[in-house]
Amino acid sequence: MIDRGAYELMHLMCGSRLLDLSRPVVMGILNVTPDSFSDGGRFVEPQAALEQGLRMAEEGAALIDVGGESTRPGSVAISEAAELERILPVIEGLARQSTAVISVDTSKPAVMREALSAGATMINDVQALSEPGALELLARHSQCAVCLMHMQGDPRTMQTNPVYRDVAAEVGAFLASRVETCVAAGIKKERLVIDPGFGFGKTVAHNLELLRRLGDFAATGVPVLVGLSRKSMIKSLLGDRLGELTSDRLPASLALAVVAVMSGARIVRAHDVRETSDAIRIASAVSARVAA
Ligand code: 7PJ
Repeated sequence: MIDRGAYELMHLMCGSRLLDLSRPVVMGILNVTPDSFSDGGRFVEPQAALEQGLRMAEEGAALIDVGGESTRPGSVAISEAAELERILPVIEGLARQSTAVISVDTSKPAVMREALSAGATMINDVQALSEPGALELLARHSQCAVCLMHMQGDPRTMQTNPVYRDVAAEVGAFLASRVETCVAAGIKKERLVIDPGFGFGKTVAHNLELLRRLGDFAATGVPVLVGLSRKSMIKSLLGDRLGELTSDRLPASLALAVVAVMSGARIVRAHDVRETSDAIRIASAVSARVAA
């Protein structure tokens, strides 16, 4: 008999598909924005964004996270119409040409609704469905997956002076309460993913503490998603070693992905799909004690 070790069977309902999370998978980041901190401006043309998404799917991304509005610290909000104009052609193209789960990084219910009609089967909300109407909309939409992320404050001000008494306990309590609220509203637990929200109203020390305690989140039985790829904590930790190019942060991003997976993360949100996929396959082979 195969000893599956630390890895239990786990699935996520994404539309008519059940995504297998018994091994960790990569969610490729596709920013269709002029101002994202890492790749802003590179994929603002829908055709270029679509090609990048298809490339990520080919490189092994089980999910593609399409974002039309930057949530980086200090970013400003944009209109629904502008967000939809950026993302809809990309979602439609990906739905036609790939089998990856299409996720949409948005907090706006109107954008969620249009994205789901265009073929997305997951909503990634950094505000954990706190916008009025979001919870009800997704309860009515009976099958798509939902990622609930923790954030302290809002993107404009969140990095000013984040304060916690016990960051892991507080983030954990928030996510548990959002899961409960979703289930009470009619969103089944099989559709939910939780994310501590690295860098969203957190200092480097908070991020490191959350990573150290990630196993506590994984123990809830709801799959854990992490977004650590190329984030500024890497710059803070490595300082002068790095230049201004965020692509220089790849080795450190892989180290963080491996630590997260060894602590039970099931979905790793990343810019560099092929490299992240290789790194987490190795980590999961060690954890699961079976061949990758
Ligand atoms: C995250 C995200 C994250 C989830 C961004 C970036 C900044 N969604 N959207 N988790 N980060 N669920 O791409 O680094 O950490 S935007």
